[in-house]
Amino acid sequence: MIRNQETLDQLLHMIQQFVKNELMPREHEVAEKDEMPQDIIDQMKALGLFGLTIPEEYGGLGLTMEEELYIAFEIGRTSPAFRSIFGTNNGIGSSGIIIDGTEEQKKKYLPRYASGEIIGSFCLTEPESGSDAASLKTTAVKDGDFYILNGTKRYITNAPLASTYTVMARTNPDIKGSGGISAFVVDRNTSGISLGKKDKKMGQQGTYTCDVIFENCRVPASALIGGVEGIGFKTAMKVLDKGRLHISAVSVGAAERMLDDALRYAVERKQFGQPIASFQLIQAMLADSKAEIYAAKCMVLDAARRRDQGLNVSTESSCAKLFATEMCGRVADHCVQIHGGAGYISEYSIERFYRDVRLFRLYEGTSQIQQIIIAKNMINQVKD
Ligand code: COS
Repeated sequence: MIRNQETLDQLLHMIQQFVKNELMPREHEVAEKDEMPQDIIDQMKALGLFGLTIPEEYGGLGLTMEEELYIAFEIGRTSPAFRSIFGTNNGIGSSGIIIDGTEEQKKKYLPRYASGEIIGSFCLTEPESGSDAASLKTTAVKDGDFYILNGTKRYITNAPLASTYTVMARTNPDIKGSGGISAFVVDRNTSGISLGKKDKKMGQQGTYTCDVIFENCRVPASALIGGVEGIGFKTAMKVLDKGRLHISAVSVGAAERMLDDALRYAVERKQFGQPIASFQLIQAMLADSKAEIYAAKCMVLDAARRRDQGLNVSTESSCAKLFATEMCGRVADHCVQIHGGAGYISEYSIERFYRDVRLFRLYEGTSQIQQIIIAKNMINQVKD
């Protein structure tokens, strides 16, 4: 749903300019230094990028899902590291509170996420619990007005920068599956939290993941999201339904960028006495990529509109993530191929994008998990 086209167009124009004039020229620097420049973060704050999806009453822009995706298409056109810095505040780092939090939790945290004063992150994955999220082992044992958290969370995006963690932990050890899990919003400065060393990643340099370790970490009972035990897994799944649509849109933006670069290269690069773009085998890769991007774009927008109507989009969100991220991988591969040997050289941004976008098919649920969710929902519908 687009509430006001003119306002959205103004915002999109501003972001397009920011991406083109400020972010794209700094991509190489960020990747080389593996560091996000503070002046870029400050500009992001000034533009309101940390609060795109935070409701207006808590200081954000309160974008609808469809509006958010249009922004994600634009942001996707530059290195994913830039998006990642403000991505968790707009997605997995804040959504748990927005969707299921108490009024007190919303008032306490959302305005600070919206301004970028603090960064939120999402702690679901563990060393032994990835795709099988309901098997997580971190415990939260009630002790008077507190819960004592113990366990290790792994590959947590933005953890080294974060001031809060949305932590999924087992409050009822007798329930082995999803029903025993609760969600908490935990302040970084709580004693009993330590961080692992920053992970060395294949791509997306400039953003960080690491372990978050809870050792007898005592959090107040008021940290329990929604004040209700046992609904934390569902909270996490709802957060991911939304997050997966966002990643789908970022995949579309990244694919558009890679294809633009490959097209320009194909038009300029001459072999056999003519631009390689005049060869039909190159044209096939350009055309297939274009068609696939268009299909993914239509798909994610449709899913977003359904979500804005209040419909359950678990299936559509997984369909979009599966298709858009796999599409992005195929486009990345075609675009390296179009560049030939140059595509393997870091001077050309396609080499970096090829590595950066590989993560899209893994995080917030692998492609195989999306397939499982889609099929499961289909089968359940027949049973109902
Ligand atoms: N919204 C609301 N509730 C949901 C839901 C959703 N999208 N998906 C599942 N649920 C509910 C189910 O309805 C079920 O409720 P009941 O117990 O009341 O029937 C409960 O949650 C458990 O669901 P399910 O049986 O499907 O759980 P599984 O253990 O089989 O897990 C998958 C299913 C694979 C979908 C889940 O573990 C998953 O998403 N894994 C990937 C995790 C992931 O993306 N990690 C990435 C790291 S985070 S960046």
